[in-house]
Amino acid sequence: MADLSHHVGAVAAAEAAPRSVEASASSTHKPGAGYTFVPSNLTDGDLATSWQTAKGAHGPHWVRLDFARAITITAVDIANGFQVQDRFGDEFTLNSRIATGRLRFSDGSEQPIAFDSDAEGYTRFPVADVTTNSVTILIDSEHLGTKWHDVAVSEVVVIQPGADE
Ligand SMILES: [Ca+2]
Repeated sequence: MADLSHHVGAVAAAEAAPRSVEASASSTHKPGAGYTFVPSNLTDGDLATSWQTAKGAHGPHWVRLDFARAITITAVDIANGFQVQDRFGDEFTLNSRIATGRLRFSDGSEQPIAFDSDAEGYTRFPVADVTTNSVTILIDSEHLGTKWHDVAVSEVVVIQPGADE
């Protein structure tokens, strides 16, 4: 289970619309500058919210989505980095983001992933109709941020069969 202490502000919304996805991570950055960096920011549909690693946290870094039941997926869409412009500048380049990693499924199978340093928006990683209870993103290397070295990911979306491509 995720550390529920990070979810205090989201309790009302979560009760109103129970989520079928529980997000967790190897570490979580403290709130700051008006932002939170909790794992649930990975699945809120908002590119302007991100999960980030705790300051000074050593790898390996990872995030995981646990589903309420096994689902079949055909692709994973990942919005890498912190995709927002604010008073500090372009947070995408200021923060670190994934360079290479792996998708791991609940059967233990893995698939490599890689991002160009300037890959904003969503990057789609097709998978071969995997049925799984979870998707873990294992982060193996990073594009270093120009200001901060916290690794950021804005959004993760699993694509199921029949979804519009
Ligand atoms: Ca988000």
